[in-house]
Amino acid sequence: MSLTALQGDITRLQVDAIVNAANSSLLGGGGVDGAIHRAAGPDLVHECRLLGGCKTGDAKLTRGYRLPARHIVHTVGPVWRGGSAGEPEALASCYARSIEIAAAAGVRSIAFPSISTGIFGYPIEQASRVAIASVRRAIAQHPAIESVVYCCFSAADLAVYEAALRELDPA
Ligand code: AR6
Repeated sequence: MSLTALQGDITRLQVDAIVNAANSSLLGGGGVDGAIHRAAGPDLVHECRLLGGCKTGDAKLTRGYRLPARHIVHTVGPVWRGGSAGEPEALASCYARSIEIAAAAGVRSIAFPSISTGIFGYPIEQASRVAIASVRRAIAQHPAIESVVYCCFSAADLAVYEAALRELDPA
């Protein structure tokens, strides 16, 4: 199993599934959500309308439409409220549920954005640690997932993830 970080635009990645940092309506928004909807095309929102929204910490699957990725896992991260309102547990649940749903769809390679660390305000150092710990736990339960990539939008975000990977996943 490989667990790596790279800098890039998640909509361009050739993986089986990409994860979207959505909101509970699943009907699109700004940030990576807006980029994914633009790149996937208008059929995506039509499928999303049928899903009935998504709770914080949960995830739902759609097709990838015009993306190179065959599937999109839409998950809803927590809004940062200082860290003692269940944010770490909700964020961990986003990663775990996304892996679970992807594995059930036969996904072997998956890319995550840095969920909640943009508009939702989660401090990235803390979020990266939750992201790595939760994915490690989840893939132990789903060995068919061969590759997990953290797709960071900026060089600064990539540096944070690389440091956290060195610390938490030295293998
Ligand atoms: N590829 C990879 N990462 C990206 C891209 C991209 N194309 N674009 C942005 N990012 P955010 P959130 C990074 O704000 O904090 C939306 O309106 C970005 O730099 O997209 O979970 C939703 O509808 C940051 O590191 O998501 C929700 O309402 C990371 O993606 C709300 O924002 C996440 O930032 C969700 O907020």
